[in-house]
Amino acid sequence: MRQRGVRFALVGMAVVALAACGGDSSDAGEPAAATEATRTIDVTITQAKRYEPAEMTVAPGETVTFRVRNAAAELHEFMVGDSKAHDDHEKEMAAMSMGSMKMADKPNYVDLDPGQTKELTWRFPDKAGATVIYGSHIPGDYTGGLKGTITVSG
Ligand SMILES: [Cu+2]
Repeated sequence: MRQRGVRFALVGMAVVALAACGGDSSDAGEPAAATEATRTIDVTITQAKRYEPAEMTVAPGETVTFRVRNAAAELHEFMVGDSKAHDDHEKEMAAMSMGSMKMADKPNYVDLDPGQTKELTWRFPDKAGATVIYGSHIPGDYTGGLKGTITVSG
């Protein structure tokens, strides 16, 4: 099952790469295999609906595994992307009315039950100056401040 998941992830990345050729590329970077990570950053979601840390710096082209722990008592998300990806997902989640807010994990997105820890690996753009955002889009989270910024700095 794990192998199959990796294969789907690779197909997804190929689609992203093709889309990027259309000129509408994201400056946020792309998902990567966990084995490519050269650093692990621990992130905690607190009961006050904040990420700790809420700011971080990575090197251009660096591949990082985020190990995210939800220390809050409710479901929260950890999604990595540019501001447009976050705006889009915020709308998507707002449109999910009653019922479960849980979605299938994706290469750029996980959701975490209370007490749960998940990992997500991301390769940052090989360009200093980019700003990448992480956030949660359970209604009220993102607007309430459950977001953080990653600065790509050489
Ligand atoms: Cu969501």
